Amino acid sequence: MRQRLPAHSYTQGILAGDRLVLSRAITLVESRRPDDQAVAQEVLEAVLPHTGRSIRVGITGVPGVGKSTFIEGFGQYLANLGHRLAVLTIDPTSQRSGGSLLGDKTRMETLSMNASAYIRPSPAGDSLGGVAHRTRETILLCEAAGFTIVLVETVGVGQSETVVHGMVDFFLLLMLAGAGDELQGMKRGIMELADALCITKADGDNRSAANRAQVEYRNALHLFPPTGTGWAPPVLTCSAVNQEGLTTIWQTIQEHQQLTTENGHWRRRRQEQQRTWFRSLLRQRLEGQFYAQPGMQQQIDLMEEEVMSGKRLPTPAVDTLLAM
Ligand SMILES: Nc1nc2c(ncn2[C@@H]2O[C@H](COP(=O)(O)OP(=O)(O)OP(=O)(O)O)[C@@H](O)[C@H]2O)c(=O)[nH]1
Ligand SMILES: [Mg+2]
Repeated sequence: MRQRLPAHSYTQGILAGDRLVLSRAITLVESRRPDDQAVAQEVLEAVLPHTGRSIRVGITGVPGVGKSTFIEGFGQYLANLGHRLAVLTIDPTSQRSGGSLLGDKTRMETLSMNASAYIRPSPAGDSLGGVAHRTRETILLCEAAGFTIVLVETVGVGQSETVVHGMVDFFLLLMLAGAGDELQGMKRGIMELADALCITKADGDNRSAANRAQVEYRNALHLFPPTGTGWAPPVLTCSAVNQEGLTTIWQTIQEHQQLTTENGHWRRRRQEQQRTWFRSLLRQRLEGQFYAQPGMQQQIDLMEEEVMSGKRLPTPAVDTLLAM
């Protein structure tokens, strides 16, 4: 996998829809080596005119809610409709094991064999909330390779929902029936980000519980402030195992896209996302440069000691460091 191609080979391969080249390009983009990054940027710039035309859907929910099973079912549903879709899963376990390329792929066996689907598990790495640090770029590469729907799966822990919300057009929150106190605390914040809620596993004995949860969440959403986009997030139910509710979810996503395209919010959301991406990169770079200055760490340690012992106030200590 260490073997690298010249930039134009990646570009041509991606634009021709070559999955092997796409995979290698994603690996390149994820690499932290400066020489890889230089080639990666060249490739990204070259494919940029061919990006942006997919529907980007984020899928989140607590561990075990059924994200992978849902994507397996929903992905096949979309493929059967004739769509080409890319699935980007962020594998939090690889944070510990240091990068597994199997990850969730093992749990999407049928979909991974579908010629219309491309599945890419990425290691969560050390970035905020465990979102792969190059997911945005990976979306662009998949779009350039001709995928018209991009599904991004993220585990509903920490900050990852917010980060993924910042890179998709539609944010789907999967929820379990009977997890009563989920309306409290942090979950409420995530619910406010969602463009739709879907109660999973609405089958067998769990069906009536799912219907009750649907009513409860509907009532709860009514108390939320309006989204300001003209869109009222619906609460749906589905069973990935029985392939039920998938049509409604796809219709919902399309209605949302139509409405927000017409009223301008779709474009505005993407523009805001571009700006957020730009600003966070700028901040990261500045921070990186600052800490990388020779002798900086010793100076910081010194200032910290002086601040802790009360010899110096934090403000002049910071001023001193910034003047270095
Ligand atoms: N009855 C039923 N079980 C389901 C359904 N979807 C998922 N499950 C089960 O729920 C469990 C968790 O499903 P996953 O798809 O692995 O859940 P996940 O959200 O991807 O989990 P993490 O990747 O660990 O965050 C598995 O045992 C599935 O078989 C469904 O529609 N109906
Ligand atoms: Mg999963």
